[in-house]
Amino acid sequence: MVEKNIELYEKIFQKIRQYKKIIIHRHERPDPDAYGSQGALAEIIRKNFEDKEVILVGKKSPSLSFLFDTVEVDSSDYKGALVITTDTANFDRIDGKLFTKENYLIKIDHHPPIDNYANINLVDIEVSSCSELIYNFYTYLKDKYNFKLTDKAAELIYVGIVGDTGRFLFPNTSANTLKVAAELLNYDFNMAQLLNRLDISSEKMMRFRSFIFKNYNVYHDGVVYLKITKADMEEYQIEPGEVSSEVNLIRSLEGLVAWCFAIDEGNKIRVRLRSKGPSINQIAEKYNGGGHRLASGATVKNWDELDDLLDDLARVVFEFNKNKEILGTE
Ligand SMILES: [Mn+2]
Repeated sequence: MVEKNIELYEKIFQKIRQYKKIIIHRHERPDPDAYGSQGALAEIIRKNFEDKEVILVGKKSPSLSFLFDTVEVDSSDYKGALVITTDTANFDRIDGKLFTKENYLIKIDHHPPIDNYANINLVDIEVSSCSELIYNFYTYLKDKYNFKLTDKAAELIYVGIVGDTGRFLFPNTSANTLKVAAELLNYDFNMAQLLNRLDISSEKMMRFRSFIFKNYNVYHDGVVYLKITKADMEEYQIEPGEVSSEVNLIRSLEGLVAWCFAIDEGNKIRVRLRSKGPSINQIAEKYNGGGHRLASGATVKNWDELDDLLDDLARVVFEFNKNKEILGTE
């Protein structure tokens, strides 16, 4: 039994029990954890309550829509519905905001809680992924209410965990993460096939990877950045969202501590920040963003402001490297 979050688990259970119609949202430009947490929660509700209408909404991602389909809704569908968001830290990032203040809103997430926009905010930043949190919630429901998990739910939770941990590579992988993953493998889904499927890249993306390797810049010891202009994306026929998903491609570079991809979206430049040690979410917050300690997103107005952000990043990395020498780690 997971002791944490118990009161919130119970409150959320009661709300789900109370409503006949439940609409589940995820964040824009969904990643495997957005899909996984949203879909698994729906599976759990459908399996364990007989008469609920559970609706999944959100724009389809070409690479992930093989997992399940969402449906088109309009504002009338929200009448009397309970609305749940998964994996979505701030209100603006919710994909499809057709609900109103009349709707009771529940947020289930694992990002640092800057924007607690819901009536119930279940936010746990110690889990690897929102999908892991959904599993923890499920274990509470299993122990108290004898809930069951479907094979599909297990597969979706596994997808989310694999996505957010970079296949158990990133330091957000905890003992609980591995325990959950081990328990999930007792269910009937084809893990090898699933991982292969997630690993498939289009040929244009393969070509674009050569652009990334050729064009990243070393800004300062341990800090690397890549600028991607609209012309670059046109040349390779790819979308900003696809560029973002490649940000971990250079993480194995020797000496790298923190890095970012700066993607020109026309009216703004979206910055994907990553770190292997020092916290970078405060920098992201300074530049209109936020996120996790080691994985954040920001927005800058122009390339000059990107230089300011890189200066801040370089300072944080410099301090980190200095302290590491003092501590004698590594
Ligand atoms: Mn996530």
